[in-house]
Amino acid sequence: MVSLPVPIGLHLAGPKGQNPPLLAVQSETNHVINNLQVNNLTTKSSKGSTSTGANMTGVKLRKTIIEQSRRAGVGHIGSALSVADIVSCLYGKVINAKTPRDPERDRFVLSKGHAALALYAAFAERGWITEEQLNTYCGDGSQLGVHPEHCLPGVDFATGSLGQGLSFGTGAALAAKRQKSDRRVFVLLSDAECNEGSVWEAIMFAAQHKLNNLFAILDLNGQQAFGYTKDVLNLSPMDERWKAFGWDVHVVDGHDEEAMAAIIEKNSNVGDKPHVLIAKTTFGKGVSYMESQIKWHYSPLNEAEYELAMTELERQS
Ligand SMILES: Cc1ncc(C[n+]2csc(CCOP(=O)(O)OP(=O)(O)O)c2C)c(N)n1
Ligand SMILES: [Mg+2]
Repeated sequence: MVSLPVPIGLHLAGPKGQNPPLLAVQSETNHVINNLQVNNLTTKSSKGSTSTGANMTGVKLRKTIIEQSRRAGVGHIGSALSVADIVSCLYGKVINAKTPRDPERDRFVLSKGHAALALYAAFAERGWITEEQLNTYCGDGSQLGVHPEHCLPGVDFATGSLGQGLSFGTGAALAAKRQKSDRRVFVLLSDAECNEGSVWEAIMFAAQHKLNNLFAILDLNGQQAFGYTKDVLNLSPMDERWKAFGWDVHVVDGHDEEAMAAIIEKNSNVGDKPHVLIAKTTFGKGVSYMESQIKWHYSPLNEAEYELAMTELERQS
């Protein structure tokens, strides 16, 4: 099953006259109230325990991405490999969350929802989903779709229609402020999403509200489905653009987990601006024949490609 491209510009519209970040505030507030009324879900990993994720690595996530995309016969592999170190950094080192339904946990929005496998791989490492659940990926009735859906505990917002995640995250960050909570909100978005005006609306809204509990992490891999961003819509210099819109900007190697974690810890709830990590990444990172190759946006793996990818990743373990 391969997801078909949705035409650029297709957005889920909120009720007329309502602003997406404010809709997210409303949803987050209800979410917290609802979750205060139910018992926290305790999930068990295949090893029978939950985990802090301290042993998580990008390479471990990459192996799961390759295994599951081969098993399910789906694409978006290069996109997930691109963000494996970012997701591993967040779920292994940064995100405070006792359980996936802990109402006070830090929030994470995978705005580039087509990289869902990286998220599911991290959930599996944390013990938030079992090996058995992981093996339902893209199957009928599974909670693990090709894009994340909020039926899965730990996922607050369904994503995949690009350009919306920063609005969701901005609303969630404003909700945390209004509730006098120190919880933080992380939004992982792609460079192609920055082609969309809705992203820049959320950028302005977050700066206006001085949301210093909000971190955008921008996966600057220079690719977008069938093209390179410099040819489709060149947004360079990206850091200067975010700065001009009032954000605290950090340019970082998106494969250096320690560096990213250090920036986040130092800047959480600090200053009077939202923060962005412009994370320079390589599309398809870790599998030599996929790196920076357009083909690996949509293409699934054949058996020989799968074997070669796993051999390379074993060597990096
Ligand atoms: C609103 C919207 N338009 C189009 C698509 C189809 N689509 C899926 S991924 C993608 C672009 C991928 O580039 P990028 O977002 O930079 O992610 P990367 O491939 O680098 O991970 C597009 C256009 C979509 N999911 N949502
Ligand atoms: Mg990209």
